[in-house]
Amino acid sequence: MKITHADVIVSCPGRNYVTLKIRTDEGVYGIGDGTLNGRELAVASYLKDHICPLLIGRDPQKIEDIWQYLYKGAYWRRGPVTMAAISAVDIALWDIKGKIANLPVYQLLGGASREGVMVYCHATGSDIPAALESFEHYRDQGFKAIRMQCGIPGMSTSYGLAKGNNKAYEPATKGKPEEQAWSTEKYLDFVPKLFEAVREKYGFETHLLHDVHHRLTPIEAARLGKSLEPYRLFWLEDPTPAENQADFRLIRQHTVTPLAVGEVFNSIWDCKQLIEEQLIDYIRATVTHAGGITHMRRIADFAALYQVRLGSHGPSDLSPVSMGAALHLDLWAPNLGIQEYMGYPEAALEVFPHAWSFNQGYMHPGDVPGIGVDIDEKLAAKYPYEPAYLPIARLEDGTLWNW
Ligand code: EZ4
Ligand code: CO
Repeated sequence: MKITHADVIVSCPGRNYVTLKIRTDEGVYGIGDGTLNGRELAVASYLKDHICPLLIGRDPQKIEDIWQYLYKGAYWRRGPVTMAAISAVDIALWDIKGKIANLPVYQLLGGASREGVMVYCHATGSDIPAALESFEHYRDQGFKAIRMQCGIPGMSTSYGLAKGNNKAYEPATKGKPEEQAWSTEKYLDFVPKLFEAVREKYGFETHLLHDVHHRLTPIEAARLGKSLEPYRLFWLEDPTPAENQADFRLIRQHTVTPLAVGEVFNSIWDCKQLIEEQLIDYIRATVTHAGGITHMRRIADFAALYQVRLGSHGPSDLSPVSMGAALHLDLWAPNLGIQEYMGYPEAALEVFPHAWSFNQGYMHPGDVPGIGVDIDEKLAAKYPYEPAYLPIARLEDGTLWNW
């Protein structure tokens, strides 16, 4: 069997996605996701200009060898653009392997470890009453785990706020990045009040999560973790940037609030110290940014040695193909924690017909051979790429901060 075509499709059905379609001389094809929010065309070029020509003529069944060839063969290892491109290839090749074997990918990995994958959603409101309403909305849909984000008094916006009522949360803006002001002090004073309100009204039945989105220093994060302990969070996400992995020692020494990190990671090396020293509880790397199923499986097995569990990033800015691939991995992984599921714009669900499903707080990848997600190329062509960027944050004095 040989690869005959590898084509990149960049489309914007609600938001931008980079999709790779690999075709073979036997008619079987595979679909992969390489979306990197705000840098989509860099991945598209990496694929089109540097990877696709190298794939033609190769045996698509040699997933491991192709992975090593693209990783070691580039000489320049790691990095979000390179790894998103490798991920797209890897997911497409697992899709092909599943189709050849006539098995869903989770069966190729070793079979299901559970009935379904617990997912968490993103509840948000401009103030506490609105956030509570959003909590109820998702709880009534059956979610067992809900991430709470909320507007902060005295700040015009914060991470995780939807624009306008009932609108899905979508941070990217068309054209240039939006600038937002950030006050650590106001945030730290307010967040415990949000969780106090949720627990007081709804009790402890639903798992609660919160995303700090890299905005605190280690000592501030330690303080927040400590102040949230009475509300028993499932996790506190990205409390501080993780480039310096040793920073998490300080947070860990001060709080038993569980920590989740890694949505911007792109390889096992980004999380090695965090995992080995048991500085985190959940690793959030994804199949689309951290080298596909092949590399994520390696991360999962490594994490299991230290009782760190998977909690993959699953935002709307990764395509439904990524969600499918993640769910196969999650269903198999003995050390699954939870999977993020932010949902998708309606148009994206139409462009990517999918076998995965949601039921009462749990998801399943479906039992279609391969990954179980396709792309309707004709429909995708109706939604051309539109430049869009994530916001940036500045402190109140104008200093550029972590968004
Ligand atoms: O900001 O996916 O946990 N989810 C998040 C996301 C990220 C976006 C970046 O592209 O933090 O909302
Ligand atoms: Co996050």
